[in-house]
Amino acid sequence: MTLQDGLSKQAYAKAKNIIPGGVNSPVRALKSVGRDPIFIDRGQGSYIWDIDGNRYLDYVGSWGPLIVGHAHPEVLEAIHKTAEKGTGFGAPTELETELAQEVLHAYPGMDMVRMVNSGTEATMSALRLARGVTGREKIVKFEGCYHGHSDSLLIKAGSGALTLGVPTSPGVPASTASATIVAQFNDIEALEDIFTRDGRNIAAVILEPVAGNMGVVLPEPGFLQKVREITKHHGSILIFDEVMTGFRVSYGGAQAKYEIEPDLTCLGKIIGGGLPVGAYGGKREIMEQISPSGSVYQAGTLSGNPLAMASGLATLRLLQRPGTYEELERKTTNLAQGLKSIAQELDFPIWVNGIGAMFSAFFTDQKVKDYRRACTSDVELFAKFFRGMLERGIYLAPSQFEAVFLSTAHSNNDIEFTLEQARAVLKSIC
Ligand code: KE4
Repeated sequence: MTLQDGLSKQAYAKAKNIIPGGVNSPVRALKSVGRDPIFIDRGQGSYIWDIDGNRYLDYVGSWGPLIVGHAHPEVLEAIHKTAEKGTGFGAPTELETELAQEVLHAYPGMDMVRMVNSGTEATMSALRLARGVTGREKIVKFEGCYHGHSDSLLIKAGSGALTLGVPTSPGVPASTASATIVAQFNDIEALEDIFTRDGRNIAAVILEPVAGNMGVVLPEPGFLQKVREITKHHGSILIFDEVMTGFRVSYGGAQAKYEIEPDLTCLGKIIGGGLPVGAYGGKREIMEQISPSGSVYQAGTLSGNPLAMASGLATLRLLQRPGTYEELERKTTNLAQGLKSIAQELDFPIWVNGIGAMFSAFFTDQKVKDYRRACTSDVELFAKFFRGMLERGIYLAPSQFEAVFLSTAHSNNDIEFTLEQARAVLKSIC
């Protein structure tokens, strides 16, 4: 079964001439799954159509924001009504206060929140704030966690156990990298050692409380609690990057699920309902240090853009409907466990991690509880699985190390159809 993708191929050839790699974000090039990208024409509910007219069940959802499905009428109406009054003013609007109120209501650990335009901006700003209020320079991140592309966070673990950060990209100064310490997710002893050695110099620890960028990896029991205790003991700021998990693992994010209160929280994706938004927030005494109330500078031309605020507000209001998350969890579990059963029945090694409305299926026989175990996955097998599913009308995240995202638009029939195609694809591979 080969995909008719002639128009996508033409579009890709044209784009590659004038856009680096033909895409505006690298993962969209589908390099890790060994095929050219398809160009999308439109989306509706749980479906997207490419420019050749092929329809796909979409489990990417613009990488998480579209948790109520594509082109939801109430979201579109909110955007249209707002746009008729203009698209932005570079001056405060009440929509920004309204969305801030909704966010603070959902995240009681926050007293204040600042809107920005991406998850990268949110985490970059939160780090600058943490460094500004503590007067310290070092930060700790965890291997496999992704927090956007600011220099301090494009850092991986160096060789050996030294945990000294090394850049993951050319252009990141070694001096910047040297201020980032890389720990292992779920390894609390290693974090304790880092703080014993360097605690007084560490401004912040930043982590995805549920990792989604090494595939979905859950915190082991007690891990987040211990991270909270260690950072409090050493006067370091604990930053939860909930850009992906916020409003996805539950309405109150992972911090509600695990009942841990960070000092700062970063959000994005869902709070923009598909339009560009990021946010960071926390305790008043910290957030008031941000300009213009404080001296830590951060700014943005389109921060709090009315269209994005309206789109986010409409999305959050839809998510507040009773039973929404129970339904999302049920469908996510059905799909995740269904995939696991089929793979086991067909003798494929598989490990599934899931929570709320997101999960990952790793083609490995290891229990995936950190980045190094995630890396034991058979990425070639995943690439074959991705291509087979695409040809059968299922659009998965194009990487073993991403998550499957469910939306309220995905029906039970969609889940059944997906499992039928997964069985056929795995049978064709084995
Ligand atoms: P953006 O700057 O891409 O809006 O957000 C960066 C970011 C920060 N924190 C977390 C936990 C994130 O997952 C992200 C971005 N997520 C990826 C998908 N895993 C975005 C997809 C892409 O890079 O195109």
